[in-house]
Amino acid sequence: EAFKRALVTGGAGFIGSHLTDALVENGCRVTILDNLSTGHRSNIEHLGDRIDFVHGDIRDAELLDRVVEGCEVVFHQAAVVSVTQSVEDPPHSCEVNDLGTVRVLDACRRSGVRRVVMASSSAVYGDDPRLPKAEYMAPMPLSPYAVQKLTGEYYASAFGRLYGLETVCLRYFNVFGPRQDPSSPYSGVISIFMTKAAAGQAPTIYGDGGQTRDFVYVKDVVRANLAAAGRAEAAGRVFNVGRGESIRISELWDLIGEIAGIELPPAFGPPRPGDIRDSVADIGTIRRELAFAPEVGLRQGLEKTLAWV
Ligand code: UD2
Repeated sequence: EAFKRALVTGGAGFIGSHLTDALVENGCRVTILDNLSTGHRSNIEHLGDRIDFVHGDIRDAELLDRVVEGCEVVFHQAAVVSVTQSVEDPPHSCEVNDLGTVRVLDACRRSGVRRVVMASSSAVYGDDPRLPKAEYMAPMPLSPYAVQKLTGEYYASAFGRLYGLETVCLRYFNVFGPRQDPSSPYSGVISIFMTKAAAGQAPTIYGDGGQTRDFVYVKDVVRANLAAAGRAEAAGRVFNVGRGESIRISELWDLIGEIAGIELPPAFGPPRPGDIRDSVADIGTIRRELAFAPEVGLRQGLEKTLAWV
């Protein structure tokens, strides 16, 4: 089921740009709205004039009215994505992640967009020790970022009931792949470890390295978005998007070293404040309801990512 026209907020970012690639490939005309706060033009340069790029902000209501016009579906990926940044400046992340999301939803319901697919996060589960994390578990948001993502889910649900706008929220676990920016200290651990490995340098592991994460390859996350947009059963629902398997951070470095052909012991530093210990997704719901299963294994995804670095 190809869409004719879609809006991708945050489309110049890591996940948004891969999603845009897939939509364009399927013959969809895509408008990207991105303020380039963490996105990069280089992520979408290859698409040339096959997309409409609008440099702007999701807090700009008038601009939103313009870019949602004629769209059947909106993929809302724009956000302040750093948990740490949300801890350092809660009001700013609140404006972007909450007010921005409400403005996106509001523009959609007024213009008659059929469906909005929203990026949520495994952060909503907090440090609940029960594993794997399943959608029925009570959320336990521990950071402003997590509160904002959960609030976004509640707004999505309310807009569905109040205005009949179809919404789907996807709780991303640890997404990795090409175009993930390694340059900030809060970048995804795989992008940091890859860059280190490529430079023949040792990374720093925060804590004892025994913490675990569920890493899912970006192309699988794109496929989850397309299923969420296309399948009738998805409307009004929340789904985990992960691989359903986890790895310890210390083992992750060993695996990256093996793939990169280097053997370097990592440095260890103090644990990162607020870090959760273990995270792994129960992907039974998305498997059953949307017939979605991840296709890219961790090693395979790491190889593809290393080729890009
Ligand atoms: C992820 C998401 C975040 C939020 C959160 C919810 C990413 C990039 N971030 O944060 O947006 O959804 O999940 O819980 O996906 N580490 C090191 N050395 C480094 C960098 C990281 O040891 O140089 C460790 C870090 O302490 C953590 C693990 O690696 O234990 C993963 O860190 P991360 O920043 O990639 O992702 P996470 O799970 O904190």
